[in-house]
Amino acid sequence: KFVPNKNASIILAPFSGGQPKNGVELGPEYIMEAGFKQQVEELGWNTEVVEPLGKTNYNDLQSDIKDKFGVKNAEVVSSVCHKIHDAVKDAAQDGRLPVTIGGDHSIGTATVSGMLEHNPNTCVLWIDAHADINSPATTDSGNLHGCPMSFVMGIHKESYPPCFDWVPQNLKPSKIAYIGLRDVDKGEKQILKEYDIAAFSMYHVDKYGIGKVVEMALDKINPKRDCPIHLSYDVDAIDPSFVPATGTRVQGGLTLREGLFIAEDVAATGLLSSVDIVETNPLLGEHENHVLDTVSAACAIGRCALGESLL
Ligand code: 4U7
Ligand code: MN
Ligand code: MN
Ligand code: MN
Repeated sequence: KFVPNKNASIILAPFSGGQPKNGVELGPEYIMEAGFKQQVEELGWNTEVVEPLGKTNYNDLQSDIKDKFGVKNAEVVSSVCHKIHDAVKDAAQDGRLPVTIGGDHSIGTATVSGMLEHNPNTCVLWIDAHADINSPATTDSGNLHGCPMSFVMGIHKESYPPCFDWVPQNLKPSKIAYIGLRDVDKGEKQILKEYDIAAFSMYHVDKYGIGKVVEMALDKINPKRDCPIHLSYDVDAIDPSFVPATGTRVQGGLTLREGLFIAEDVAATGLLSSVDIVETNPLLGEHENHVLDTVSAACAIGRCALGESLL
């Protein structure tokens, strides 16, 4: 029942230009070094590794200066995203399940839009402490890892730098659910309300339990359980006591088990069509253990999404 065709493409996205902290571009290297490819193969998947950014370093060009649209590094984020978008779409068209390893979450612009071009029925489960739905018009930080959801929906499109014109803006609000939220900006809250987006915060996790929350989230975006699911997993959804090596830590997050359960339960639907694992920053651990914990949580998220716990 799980995935009829067990072929996966592990797409490496070593990119940090959507936010100001060095090191998140090293996420893919650490995760691969920890044996992620072999772990996935042991679950019965054929894997290929794709490096859409090649050997080019897109991470030196970073500036911390906002452009006239109020965002940083728009050109490089856009061109990196376009390459990743094409790689994700190509993998999916080829019958392979894209597993994109970041890198910062600005690449959500690429993965979501790529999967939506492949299958417009795709729904998005966004696991994160943050809603990542600022637009250039609402963002205070100007960091584009806080904006991917607005780009793929076309929210405040008149505020976008023209370099993002290639991004299809066809994700419908009824096709998005969040789990893990606990740090949402004012402007983002307005957007969530205005578009009536299913948003399950830590309050809901505590009130209903994670099992019920995943069920409620899928009932909203996939009521008949017949649409492919794109799982975009920001490791900062999990509490920093378990996942410390990430750029925007927020206390009061998911336990490691709750975090893995989400991936397991998505796997159990048999509808997973793609997954992102983003925001692992190996340079932000204060001890070696911080890095090990974070990298092994990232690997475990991927394995659970790919069926590890379905005995
Ligand atoms: B991440 C923030 F202001 N909302 O826009 C912003 F709080 O991909 C954070 O979820 C964005 O890690 C976090 O800069 C982006 C901030
Ligand atoms: Mn294209
Ligand atoms: Mn986040
Ligand atoms: Mn995020």
